[in-house]
Amino acid sequence: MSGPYAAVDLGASSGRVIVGHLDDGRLHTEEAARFPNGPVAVPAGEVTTLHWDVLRLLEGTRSGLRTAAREHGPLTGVGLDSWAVDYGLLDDDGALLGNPVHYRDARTEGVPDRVFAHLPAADLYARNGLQVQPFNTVFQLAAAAGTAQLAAARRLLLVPDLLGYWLTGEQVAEVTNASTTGLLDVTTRRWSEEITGTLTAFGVDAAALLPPLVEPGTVVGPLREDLGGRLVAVGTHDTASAVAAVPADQPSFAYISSGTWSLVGLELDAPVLTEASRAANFTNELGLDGTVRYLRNVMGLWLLQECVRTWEEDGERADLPTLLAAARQVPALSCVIDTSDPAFLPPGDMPARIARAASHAGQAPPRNPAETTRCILDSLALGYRRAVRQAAELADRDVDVIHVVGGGVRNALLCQLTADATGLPVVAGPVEGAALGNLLVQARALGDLDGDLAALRAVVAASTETRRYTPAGTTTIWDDAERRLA
Ligand code: ADP
Ligand code: LRH
Repeated sequence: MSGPYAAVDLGASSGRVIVGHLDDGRLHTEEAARFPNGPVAVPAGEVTTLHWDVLRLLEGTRSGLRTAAREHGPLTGVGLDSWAVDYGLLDDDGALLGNPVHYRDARTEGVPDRVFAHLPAADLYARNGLQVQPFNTVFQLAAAAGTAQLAAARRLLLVPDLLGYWLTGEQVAEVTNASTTGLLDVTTRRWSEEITGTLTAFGVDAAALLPPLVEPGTVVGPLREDLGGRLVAVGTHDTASAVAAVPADQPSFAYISSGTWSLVGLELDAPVLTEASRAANFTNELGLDGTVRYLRNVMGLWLLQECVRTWEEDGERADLPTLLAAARQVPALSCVIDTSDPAFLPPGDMPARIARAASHAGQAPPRNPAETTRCILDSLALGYRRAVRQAAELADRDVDVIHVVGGGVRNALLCQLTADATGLPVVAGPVEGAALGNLLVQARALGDLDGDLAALRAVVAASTETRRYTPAGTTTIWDDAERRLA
């Protein structure tokens, strides 16, 4: 038996520390800690900015690692992964300059077009292969141009790398997460001088801020605190770790990493950088072992999380099992919305925004939480169907099964609707996909596991229960619903 390894997986809705041991080709896991996460709105002068409470996340991480070491003995390895794009800035002394800004903050509104005035969107895509999301780090840096904080900054560390720096003293940029910044050349897997050069037009010297890149599987160094292990740069982008843990046994699979976001796409050997791919806003993020994660961001269970938050604030009962049971009773596809509408991105009154979008699309808006929940799930399934079909077409690949990993695995209704909408079987599990990918990459980096991605996936398959959903009925009603949004 080898381990214990500890995976710290920071999601937009919660952080967790999961401990794993490898035994005879199986990974045994146990949750050591879980702590909440979410945006914090902070006023400064006239402007209110959404931040992450990164010090609280550091404390949750450290105390979770201590619990792990206390309960399982000295740690063999530690790996950190989190959501993408966001960063902390350090000053000359290595001190943090303010709390990282949350990617849902409004500061990047209209900024992509300002960057495209210096480097046209097509040229940017040819280099970084990234979908345009206003929150890509390249746009965040352009938005931060001229601030006192950026002027004082000497180093930029993405969130997992920032926590890694606090745990070890080492400053690196792990490449899977770096690929979400928009500053990386997707073909060379190096920082792009042309893109960082573009930011100098905004007065931002990004090249000077960026740390050296490392590939996933690099041993970063021992922990400052005596907990036993060494920090391994795993796939520090949570989606990269989650995709590594998809228990597929053959290559023609699509995946949905289903949490706050739904990341829907394919694993490829090389990026797709065609004009059609750019127009469809598909992203080429980097994965484990030289792979490319060719995917689209679908708005995800954020839509439901924000509705639940609003209903609870209004004093309504809104626990998920009750809502999902009620949503099952609502007739299918009564109302659908285009989940890619950027109006859904910021926090706020989500049920009202959904009702407005339904009315704009000429449909009767949902009238209560059950109908709103059903509308969200039907609409997500429709978004998944579109993304899987387009990805397969643009990458010229066959897809015959969809794997779902992440918290959304717990949503049986959504999994069934995904099968129904796509006409493809859906295999759901594991729930803690990112943590499993994180643990297996540590084990391999530390010499306790051999093999390629297929071998890691075989360990996941041998270690977790999955549930298979078979498509029911025809996809005709979904074709009709799609036309309603066209
Ligand atoms: P993240 O990593 O982005 O924080 P997770 O992978 O933890 O997200 O998934 C969170 C989502 O999982 C929640 O938004 C919720 O919709 C879903 N979820 C969690 N528990 C349940 C449950 N018991 N039933 C249905 N869905 C659930
Ligand atoms: C999911 C995720 C996703 C990014 C988003 C910002 O947690 O990492 O892959 O696009 O957060």
